[in-house]
Amino acid sequence: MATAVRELIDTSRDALRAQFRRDVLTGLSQQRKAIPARWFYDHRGSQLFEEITRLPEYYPTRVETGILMAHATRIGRMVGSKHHVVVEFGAGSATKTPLLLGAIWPAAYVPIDISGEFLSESCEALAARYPDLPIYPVEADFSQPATLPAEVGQHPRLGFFPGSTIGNMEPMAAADLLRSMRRTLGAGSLLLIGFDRIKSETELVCAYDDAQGVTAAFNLNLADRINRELGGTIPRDGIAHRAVWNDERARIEMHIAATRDIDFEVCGRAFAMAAGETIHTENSHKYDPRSADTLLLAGGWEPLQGFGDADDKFMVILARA
Ligand code: AVJ
Repeated sequence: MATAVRELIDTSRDALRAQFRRDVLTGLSQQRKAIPARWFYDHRGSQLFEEITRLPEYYPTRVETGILMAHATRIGRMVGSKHHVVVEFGAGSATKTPLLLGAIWPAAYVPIDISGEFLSESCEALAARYPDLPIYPVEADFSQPATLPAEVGQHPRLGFFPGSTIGNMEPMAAADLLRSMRRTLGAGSLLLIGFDRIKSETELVCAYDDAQGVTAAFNLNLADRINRELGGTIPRDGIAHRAVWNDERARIEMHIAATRDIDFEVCGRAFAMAAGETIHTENSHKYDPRSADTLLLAGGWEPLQGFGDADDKFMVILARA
């Protein structure tokens, strides 16, 4: 990897650690304890998430992959023959990326992810598959506007935000994020974005509380991470995974619940949870075509075309800034 890119990664790492500490201490001091979902994704968390995507109960990855395969040609035609720089937000293992790269003629690929280590692994796999494609990985929190590496030049930009990651944000924050992406990519850019759809409560809850307990391990890894990185003493035998459907807000919520009264420390500060009290760790908002279009418009993106599956489980929307 180029030296400039390496340095960028190293400086942002300290900033990320400080931000993690701040978010955890603030989140645990609130009346209703809550920690932002982006802190799930250390190396272990990213691995566990990859395992989730292969679970029988977790349909979004499979269904979205099917949609991208089924509509690749149409997506390619709508993007057109100009060489775009593909900017992927929260790239993770970038398993869906080849489906998009194969459908268009990319000029370069810029994956942005919070886990630099994981990013390097997935970039190596992509580089082996596309030896001629320039790849410029950026380790950053994609919720902040980013400066694209100078090397990408003036090619038109195509943002790629699959997986329904937008669902992690509350509507107002989601609109802010879309506006920030518009700023990063520029007016006239395209965005291909995935939304998970509202469906039966049983199916939704099962997708976030699987029989093998992988989602539980993913959620509870956040407590392990706090214990590991922030000198925490959260007792592993006093907490449990919870997934609940909040119908009013059309979202799945994940919580870490205290199964008994517990006391613990983080960074030398004392915290207590009563039995049944929870730390809210994630929201996963679900949409229908109208609410997804409305959100995109609020974020400065004009929906051009939606792509779906036969069972209305998931949708991918192409929009223009
Ligand atoms: C990566 C945010 C889309 O909300 O479905 C999976 C994360 N959490 N299982 C989702 C997740 C629990 C996932 N996103």
